[in-house]
Amino acid sequence: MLRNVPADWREQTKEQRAAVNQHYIAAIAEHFRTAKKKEKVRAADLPLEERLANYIIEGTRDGLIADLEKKRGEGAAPLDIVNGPLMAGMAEVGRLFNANELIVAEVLQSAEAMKAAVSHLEQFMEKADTAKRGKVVLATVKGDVHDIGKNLVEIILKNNGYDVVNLGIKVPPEELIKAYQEHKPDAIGLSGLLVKSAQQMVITANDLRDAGIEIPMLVGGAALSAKFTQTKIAPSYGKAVCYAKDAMTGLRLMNELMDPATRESVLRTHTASGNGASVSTVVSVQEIPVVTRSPRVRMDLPIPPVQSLDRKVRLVPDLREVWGYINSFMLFGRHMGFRGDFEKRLAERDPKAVELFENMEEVKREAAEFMRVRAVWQFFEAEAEGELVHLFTTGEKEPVHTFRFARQRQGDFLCLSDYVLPAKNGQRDHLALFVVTAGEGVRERAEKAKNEGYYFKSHGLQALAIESAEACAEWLHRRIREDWGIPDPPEMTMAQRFTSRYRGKRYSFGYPACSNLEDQAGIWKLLKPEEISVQLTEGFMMDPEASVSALVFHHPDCTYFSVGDAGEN
Ligand code: B1M
Repeated sequence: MLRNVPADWREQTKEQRAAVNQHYIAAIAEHFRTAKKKEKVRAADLPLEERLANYIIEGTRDGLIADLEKKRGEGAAPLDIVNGPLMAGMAEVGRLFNANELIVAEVLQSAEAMKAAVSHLEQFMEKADTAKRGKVVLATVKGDVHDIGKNLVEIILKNNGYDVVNLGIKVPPEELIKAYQEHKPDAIGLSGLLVKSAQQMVITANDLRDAGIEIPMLVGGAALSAKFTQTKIAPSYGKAVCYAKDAMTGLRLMNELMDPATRESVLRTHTASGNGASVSTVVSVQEIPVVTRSPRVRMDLPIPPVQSLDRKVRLVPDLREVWGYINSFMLFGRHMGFRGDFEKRLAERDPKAVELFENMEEVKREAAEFMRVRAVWQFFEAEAEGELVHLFTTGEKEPVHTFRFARQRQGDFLCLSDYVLPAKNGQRDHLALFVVTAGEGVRERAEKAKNEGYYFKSHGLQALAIESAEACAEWLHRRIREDWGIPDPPEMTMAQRFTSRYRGKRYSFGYPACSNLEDQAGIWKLLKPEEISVQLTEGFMMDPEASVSALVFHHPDCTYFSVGDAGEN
């Protein structure tokens, strides 16, 4: 115990209590830093303080409440237990995650233990006792439905002592300004999935600046980068804007911003000089050779016939069948954080892989009760004209819709229109369009689980839904190939399918070969995906989040390429 500090917490000043907490945190952190890696600490052998931290690090609740009571029995104040050993546990979780020793799934289990401990202690706390490390208003920007990344940030910040006001998805600047005035946060966190959302962040930042807001902003998202943040968002805001590549970086930045010793330097590093940048809509025009068709794409191929040009709307009856198309690298690796070859490690009965697999099976059992995977698709007759692809309903002369694709300005001069074969003997080629979704009801259920402190389930459900949508796209694409009379060879493995070793390819608007997201409107006009409950937002994203749209080409020369105008982020 620190010298000159009364033993009974009730007699300590606020500063003394903070010093005691710091003392515990440092001691516990030191213990775990020097403890041998991988060696499971025998919890029962640890002193009570370290045992409490250990529940959080191990993400377990077995014995937690009894030990919390023991600690209270020693006279410890509930808030000091939270800010002392429990927070020390969370700090160690952060350290282990950054050192690649814990995965996302484990961090979520730690957060669950933290939430359970805090929920138990709250009943013994005075209202005024709930002092937090800081307050963050968090939102996904206007037009964007991306929820999973933002929610992960909320879980991590909340369970590390921050008060988080999560405004949800598709949040316009006005709502953020209102929330700022109401909640008086220490920082604003913005999230978004697409390039368009990164541009929306520039606009939002400018509106916040005009409203006189000056608190630091944190931004994150798959299509965002530190460079875009620094060169576009920060100048637009005029104050500090920090790029957080993941939730743990978000936490580190918040900690640094709330610590008087580091705050000024973080603010300085993340504030751009200059008066603000507007989102440029000016595209520099280069001299380009006139190429209307790539020499790399064959034209003299037979047109495969299509059985039916009817629009099809289906509820996929067998969830397990679709789940068979889930890419475990994405589900277990990218979303749940498993490092290495998950399937190989599972086959070897690696305990971490087995535990994660079983926990996800539990999530799947629950999802099977409500998840609806739905698809709408249709073949259209197609004719190319330069960079245009005209789509027709059976035998009609006038196209029902025309897509304009961009052409590469160098190299192979590829353009998606090149993959449509010229009509032969009055017979047109075809293009298939689809939209699939697995997102119905997911947001509400994930939100409920999150609010109840079941973080693994909450994140797992969202991850399962988005990867189910991707799996359904893979499943439907295979079926479309079969309907086209170009089925996969029987020996084709799922791994080969995931690396698209089949004939033809599917392209989604927003990806580098057809990056113009506004073209989604054409799909909506033709397929009416509202019938499977998928809406297009003003940012041309699909709501619900777990949805995928695509154009399917059969041409054997199809390859993934970039036209190089995706907007540099
Ligand atoms: Co797609 N997708 N996707 N996608 N997807 C990207 C983003 C893309 C870059 C792929 C590419 O081109 N190579 C591309 C965008 C390009 C562009 O904008 N032009 C793209 C596209 C185009 C699309 C669609 C439009 C394609 C289509 O169907 N037409 C479509 C849109 C969906 C919709 O409209 N609803 C689509 C769909 C999907 C899936 C549903 C299949 C799936 C899930 C998407 C999702 O996450 N909601 C998916 C995936 C998985 C991806 C990639 C592969 C990975 C995204 C990811 O990691 N998500 C992505 C390519 C890539 O990044 N390599 C891609 C998980 C999530 C937890 O991470 O959002 O980054 P993230 O959140 C992190 C950090 O960013 C940070 O912390 C979070 C947690 O660690 N963070 C913050 C975020 N916000 C923060 C706020 C803070 C702090 C930190 O404040 C405090």
